[in-house]
Amino acid sequence: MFHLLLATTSKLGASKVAGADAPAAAACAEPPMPVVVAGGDRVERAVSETHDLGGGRTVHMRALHDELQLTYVHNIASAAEIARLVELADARGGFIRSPLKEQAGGDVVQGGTRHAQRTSSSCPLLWPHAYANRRDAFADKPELLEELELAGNITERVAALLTAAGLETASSNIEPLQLVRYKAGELFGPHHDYHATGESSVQGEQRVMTVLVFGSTLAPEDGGETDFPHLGVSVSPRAGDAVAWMNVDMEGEPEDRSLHQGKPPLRGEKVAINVWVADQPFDVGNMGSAVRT
Ligand SMILES: O=C(O)CCC(=O)C(=O)O
Repeated sequence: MFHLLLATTSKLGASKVAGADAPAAAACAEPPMPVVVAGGDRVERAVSETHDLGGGRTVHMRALHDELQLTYVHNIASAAEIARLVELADARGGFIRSPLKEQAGGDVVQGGTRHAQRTSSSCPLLWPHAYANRRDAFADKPELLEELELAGNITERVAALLTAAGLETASSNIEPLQLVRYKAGELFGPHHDYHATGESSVQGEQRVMTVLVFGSTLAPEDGGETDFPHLGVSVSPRAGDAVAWMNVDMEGEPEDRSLHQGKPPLRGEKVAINVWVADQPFDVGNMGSAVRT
């Protein structure tokens, strides 16, 4: 059943500032406009929503495009926590060649196969939802516990933000986070995140929303943009910020216009975390595997 968005009155990124009960958030200085290109030109978009997530974290959002509820999210994470996750993933040899799933009308590419469509590396992070009652499994593995804690913090924060923005969801709807790393020249060509076939979802869920959290900052001349070809919008990564969008339409059907791509960084490296949000909570008790592609 589709729980996200349809039951809500507030759109992600719609013009509103968290109410008078959140004066600290409202008073907080607005962060600078990120680099967003629309229709070939650099554009400015006003802050449309501000949320105080507690713990001193204020998150500003800018609606970038009406379609897909495409929204820029400031300050959802810190560069340091993502850099630490990369270190931990590297230390356990967690990065693999980024896998691909079946795309609508496209090729079926087996996980791990080298393919020009996706040349980056990925590491699925430990899934806080699956280990909620099993932390003791890592009692003698402090690095895994730390990974779990960092991944859990980001997962909970994204869920809190989406809830504050009026979406009906919870952290149990969020898949294991997927860390992605692009070296110079590596890319992820145009693709959709929704499940085009039932086979690519683990319990019949649909991946209704993506929140892509950037772990690197790249200047426009350094490439690495997240690009939406149908909308003519591209966003340069800024560490700690995110871009969020819907992968389905208001009926919950796959939305072709959510096509997007990770363009290659021309210099240096780009790191990001995929936070994929499903239309239903995951029932981990009944799940063999939840490694996502
Ligand atoms: O890196 C990007 O900008 C896009 C990443 C992406 O679309 C994905 O990993 O599914």
